[in-house]
Amino acid sequence: MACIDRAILNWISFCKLSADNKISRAILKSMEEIKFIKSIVSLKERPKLQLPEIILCGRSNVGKSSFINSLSSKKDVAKISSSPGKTRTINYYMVKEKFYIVDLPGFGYAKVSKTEREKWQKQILNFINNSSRIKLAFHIIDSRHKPTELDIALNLFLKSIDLPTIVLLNKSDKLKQSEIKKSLTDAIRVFPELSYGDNLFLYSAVKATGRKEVASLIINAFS
Ligand SMILES: Nc1nc2c(ncn2[C@@H]2O[C@H](COP(=O)(O)OP(=O)(O)OP(=O)(O)O)[C@@H](O)[C@H]2O)c(=O)[nH]1
Ligand SMILES: [Mg+2]
Repeated sequence: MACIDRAILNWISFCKLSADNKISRAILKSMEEIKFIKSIVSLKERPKLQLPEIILCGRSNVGKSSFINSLSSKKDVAKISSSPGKTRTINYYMVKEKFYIVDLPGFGYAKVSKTEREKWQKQILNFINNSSRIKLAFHIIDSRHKPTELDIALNLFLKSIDLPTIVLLNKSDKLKQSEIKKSLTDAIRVFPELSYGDNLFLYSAVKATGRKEVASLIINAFS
């Protein structure tokens, strides 16, 4: 069952074709203009300026906040955690007054009670479900591990609301060559709608692997 509609797949293909080095440099420069706008805890606190929103979601500690820093090439645009569970608010970042990237709290943070975990989870899903401004989701997964039950539940949820979704297998700098292949195969086995280079990318927030492709895709679609 494909959750990415045809239009999105078309512009992803277009972005891949047009991402020559010159364009990419300009695109990466645009991404450097990403800036923090505000942290919120409920929908009614969203920024007044209405722009399309790209959400970052996934398990706690997979590198959602680090992804923002890697796109901007500044180390400190987003606060990242040395221990998981750092992001507890919904954090808005804006690129060139064109769109927002929204960093969400992670699912499954182990160091809080089950009740609190479930409460957060419900709040995040409510936020995603009730915002028509959200146009694209990045589902970030730790490439060292097979997608978990939480990833499967998140994937099903995103499909159920027809939200175009791109999966990033992050922390790929920690993988050997043979493990990279396994990570991709595992992701595609669990989520058969994924196709490498279209709606699935290997990423490293540390080494900036995949940055050029993903930044091109975002800027071309939303600028
Ligand atoms: N080696 C490596 N470490 C990474 C990468 N991305 C993130 N990390 C590390 O993983 C840890 C968690 O990163 P965060 O960006 O805070 O993860 P998060 O998904 O925002 O976590 P929550 O806010 O808890 O949901 C930090 O110690 C990061 O430095 C990566 O690509 N490679
Ligand atoms: Mg975070």
